[in-house]
Amino acid sequence: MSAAGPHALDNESARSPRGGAARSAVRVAALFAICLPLCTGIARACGEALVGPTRKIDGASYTVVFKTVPDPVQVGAHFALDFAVCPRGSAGVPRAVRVDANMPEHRHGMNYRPVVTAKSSTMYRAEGLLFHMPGRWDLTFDIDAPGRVERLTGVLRLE
Ligand SMILES: [Cu+2]
Repeated sequence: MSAAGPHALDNESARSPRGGAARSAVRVAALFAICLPLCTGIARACGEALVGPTRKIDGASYTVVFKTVPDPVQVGAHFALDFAVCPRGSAGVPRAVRVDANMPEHRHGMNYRPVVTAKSSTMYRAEGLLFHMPGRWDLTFDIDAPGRVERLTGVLRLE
């Protein structure tokens, strides 16, 4: 038992970054708690984070603003969709969003199933789409909200 023991321990805990880290975490949480209601309350144009030309579809409870990547889409080449889903009125943040496409004049869909990734509470990316023939394609956005699914459809025509 030496007198240096407890001192060494005290010094160790004084140097420990845990206290500071914990305080930082609390501060970040506090900022987040303040920011969340304020930031979501700011009325921003739907999909304004999207760069370049976009298309807009207004539904009963949601608005979708999207762009294809690349634009225009080429027949037989994979493409992606960057899109925003914005609740209208009292509609809540969707639980899930699915994207698909079909040719209504030929009564068939795509041969691929796109994968949708949420980038934020409003921004999404769908990857793995492919239109295998020219003509009219209906792009469908199924927005899974509590109690109902709203389908918004955008029409694309490929040469
Ligand atoms: Cu077809």
